[in-house]
Amino acid sequence: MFYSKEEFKENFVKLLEQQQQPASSKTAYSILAGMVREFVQRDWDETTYLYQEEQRKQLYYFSIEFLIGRMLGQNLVNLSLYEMVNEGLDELGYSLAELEEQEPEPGLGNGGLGRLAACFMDSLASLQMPGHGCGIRYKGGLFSQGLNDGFQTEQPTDWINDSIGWDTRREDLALYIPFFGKLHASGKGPFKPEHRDAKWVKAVPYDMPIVGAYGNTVNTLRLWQAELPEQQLLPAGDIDAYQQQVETISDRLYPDDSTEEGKLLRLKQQYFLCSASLQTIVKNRDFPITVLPKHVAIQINDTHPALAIPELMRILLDEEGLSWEEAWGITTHTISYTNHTILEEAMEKWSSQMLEQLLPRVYMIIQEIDRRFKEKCHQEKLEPEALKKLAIIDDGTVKMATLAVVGSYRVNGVAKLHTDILKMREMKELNEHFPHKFHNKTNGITHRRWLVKANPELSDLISSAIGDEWKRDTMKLHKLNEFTQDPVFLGDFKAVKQQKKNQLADYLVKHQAVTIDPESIYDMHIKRFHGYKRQLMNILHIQMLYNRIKEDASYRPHPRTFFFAGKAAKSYQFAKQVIKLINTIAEQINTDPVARHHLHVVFVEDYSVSRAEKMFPAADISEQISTASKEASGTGNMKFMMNGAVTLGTFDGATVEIVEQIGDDNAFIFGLSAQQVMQFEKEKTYHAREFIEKDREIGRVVSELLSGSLSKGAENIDFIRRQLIGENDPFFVLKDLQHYARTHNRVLAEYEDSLAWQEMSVVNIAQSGIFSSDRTIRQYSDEVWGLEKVHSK
Ligand code: 8GP
Repeated sequence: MFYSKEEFKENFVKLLEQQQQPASSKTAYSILAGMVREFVQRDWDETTYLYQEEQRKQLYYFSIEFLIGRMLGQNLVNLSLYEMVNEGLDELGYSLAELEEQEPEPGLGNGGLGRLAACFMDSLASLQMPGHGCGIRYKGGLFSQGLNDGFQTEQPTDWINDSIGWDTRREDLALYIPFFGKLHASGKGPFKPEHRDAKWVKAVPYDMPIVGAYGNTVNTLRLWQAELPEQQLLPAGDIDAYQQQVETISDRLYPDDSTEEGKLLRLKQQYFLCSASLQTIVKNRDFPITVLPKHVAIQINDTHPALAIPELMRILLDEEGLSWEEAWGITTHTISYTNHTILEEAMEKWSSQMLEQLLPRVYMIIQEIDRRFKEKCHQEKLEPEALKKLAIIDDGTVKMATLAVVGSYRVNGVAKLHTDILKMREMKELNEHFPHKFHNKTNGITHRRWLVKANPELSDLISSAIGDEWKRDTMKLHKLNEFTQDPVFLGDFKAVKQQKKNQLADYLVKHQAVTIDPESIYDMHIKRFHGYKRQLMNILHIQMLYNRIKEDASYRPHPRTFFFAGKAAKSYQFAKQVIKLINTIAEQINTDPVARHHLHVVFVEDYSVSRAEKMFPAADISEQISTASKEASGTGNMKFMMNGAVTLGTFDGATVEIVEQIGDDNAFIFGLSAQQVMQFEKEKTYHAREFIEKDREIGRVVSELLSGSLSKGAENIDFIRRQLIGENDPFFVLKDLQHYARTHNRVLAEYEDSLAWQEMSVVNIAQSGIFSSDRTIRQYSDEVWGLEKVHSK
């Protein structure tokens, strides 16, 4: 442990000298991480002790994803050691930033949902609330992305073997999970059969410390690893093959579910997570099971952990011996559910047959939940159509979202618009049946990672103007409103933005051998690739700009760099073709002797939390252009806003609330509203073809696209063609394209007035406080979980 810079340096050097190998950055990183780990361990032990002592209610956040990002830097920030260590290392000739880069990044998530879980963990610990994560320790996280001739390539990652191990294996807490087997009547009543011939899997927890800021709270993120059980639980037959089967459960995130085998594996993962986490909670409690909801709240992050509902019922019925009514009362007062998407393809439905085969007892309980719920609905004399929608089991499938709503005490969407859509449309019947369950909790992001850590220059500037209370209470950022007309402050802001833009340019030279113009406008579209996120619209617009430059010698706009970053799911061909298209157009534009002085397209490879930390602070423009109604919330929009980028977007997700905060004058909004999109979808009155035929510019880019000149070979755009033409452009790309183009022109015009632009940026920052995940967590705690702050020093 060290308490001053000098002490730090002394300890660090001593440890370095003990090394056999020469002091590489990797070694230096390991030493530093080990030193930080000591602080963490002390606070972690103390927090664990306090939680036991005070017997306060605990929250468990069940999530199939936790996109936590690198830990060294964030832990240093939260422990208030960052500056001291940074200076100390600097004096010793090391760069902390470089050491941070040595840390392998656990990619235990895909995108928004997983990153949200990580922000929530940070806020819970920093607000000194007892809230823990329960997830899976995937051996390979999300693939690492490369580009080969403009195509996405996917390489497996190995974060575990390269890691110094922030997490601790807890063999003493290992548990066993049964799969398959048969039920036999045990004579103890219809709901308590015996489960025989199960195949057992051992679940070993690895505990990861979640270090809070401003205090000494360290919560736990418990990640389960699947292993071969001990001898007495092994099945007969080939042990090596069984071991392989078992280990695949925690092998990778979202196995491909296009095959039955892949689906079965996903289901195994979900049950593995739920059963292991619930068994530990119930086993290690020190209160009677009947008061579980008083001591424990469980939040299920989307439907992936929805099996927690029947699994908790199973434990209460079969292991704790409670009646159905008692068990149901406890379950439906303990579990609550967050929905993150209304996209049909993401609404999980499991085949009843598969569920019954893999989890016979759990399936039996789902059937009983469904039977009882149907009985209740029938008493209400609803229309057959409504009854069908309310069914949990329907047509041989189990609808997980319906199960999650029925078995939870509260259900929420993640932005106002999204929650309204859930209530009025997607889950209308359920909302009418349970009018008090539904509520909104607009997402948030931890400003400690996305502003304090990612943009220390801006943080310091803010603190120099308004003091640093905003770090504890982000609503204090409002005070910046007093500086929106202050030319000195605005000039300082501009300088910081430029510094961040330069840093990103340097980074790209070093890591991707790409040279960009730091004086250009940085326009960023960074998120997962998906049809509804409309990267296609962005790149088609860029092609329109290119055509204009080629056609019109007087059109020479302010230089702009268009950044794209994000991964496409391995089997999502449409999205992969969009990536290729972006890279093809990029090559054409970036090598054009005229156009390249005005437009530059950059695809930043292998988007990850740490790359994102470098990009958000450097952005001038935040592209939030999803088809209205499709983006549940978005959280990138908030990260941009907090770093002073101006939004160019549709009225979708939380962007609606961002504009509510800053006013129409400080964002650029365009396109169909959610209402209009839903109307078109219902009435089927949109015809993409008309836009291709009647709008000259659109006609031209589409024909370039279809003729193969943009894709260098028509075979590469089959899926794009099918979506735009065959499926009548379901995401309204062509419908919104011209409005998007006009809005870009407005953006450019406003950018020319530098002071006015900076004013907009600063208003964005000043009004961003409400989007801190601290606010979101306080709301969940007050209205759903009932947590109390535990201690502070
Ligand atoms: C995302 C939503 O798309 C995004 O709008 C929202 O901000 C974020 O969740 C956090 O609430 N949804 C997902 O990431 C998602 O549904 N992922 C599962 C399908 C894997």
